[in-house]
Amino acid sequence: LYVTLPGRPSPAWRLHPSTQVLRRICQIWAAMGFQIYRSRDVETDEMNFELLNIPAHHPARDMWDTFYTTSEGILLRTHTSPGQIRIMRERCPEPIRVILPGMCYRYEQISASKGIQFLQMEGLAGGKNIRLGDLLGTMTEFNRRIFGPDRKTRFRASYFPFTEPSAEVDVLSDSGRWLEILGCGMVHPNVLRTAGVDPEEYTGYAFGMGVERLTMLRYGVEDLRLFF
Ligand code: 2NM
Repeated sequence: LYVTLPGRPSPAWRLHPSTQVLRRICQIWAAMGFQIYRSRDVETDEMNFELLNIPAHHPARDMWDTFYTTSEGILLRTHTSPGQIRIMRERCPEPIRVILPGMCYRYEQISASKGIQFLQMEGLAGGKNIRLGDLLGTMTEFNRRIFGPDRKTRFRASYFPFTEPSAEVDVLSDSGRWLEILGCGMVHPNVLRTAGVDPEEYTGYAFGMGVERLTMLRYGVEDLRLFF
C-alpha cells in the first residue's frame, strides 16, 4: 500500500517574527563592528550570578526568578550575561566588541507580558578607553538604525547589580509615548576584577534587550503567548 495523497500545502512560509527581528538586530550590531558569540543555556550559579556581582542571599537576586536543576549549583541562565564573563576570561585584556543572542529562562507566571523563556540579546564592548559617552552614543545610534534616523532617544537612570552607572533607554513613538527598548550601563568594577582585569586600566559598557518585546512593538502584537 502506497500513500499517494500529497500533503496539505501551507499557505506561506515565513520565519518566526522574533527570528526576523533578532536577525535585523544582529545585522545592525554586526555593521557597527560587533561579533556574534553564542554561549550555553545551562549555566552555573557562579557564572549566572556571583561573578556578575550578585552574591548568594543578596536581595538583587529577586530580580530574576530562576529555574534550578536537581544538580547543586546548576541552573538555566536567566540572561546571556554569563556568556560575557566567559568572553572576558578568554579575551581580556584584548579589546572586545560582541553581541550574545540566545534563549533565557525565568520562573514566572505566564501572562500576556511574561513568559518562562525569551530571546535576549546582550552586548559588551571592553577596552582601554571606553567611557560613558561611548555607551550613550552607541545606544542612540542603534535606536536610529532600527527605528529611523529622526527618532529621539532618552536615557533614564536605573539599577543593575553588574553595571554602574546603569540606565534604561527609551525611544519616542509616533504617538508621542516613550517606549522602553533596552537596559545598559558601564560594567561594574567588581565584575571586571573577578573576570581578571584591572578596572583602572580596562573599562567597558554592556547592554541587553528582549527580542520578543521589540517584536511586539514592531508588529503590534499584544500577547506574548502568541509567540509560542
Ligand atoms: C543588561 C543591562 C545592563 C550586562 C552587563 C554584563 C557584564 F557581564 F558585562 F557585566 N552583561 N550584561 C547588562 C548590563 C545587561 O540587560 C538588560
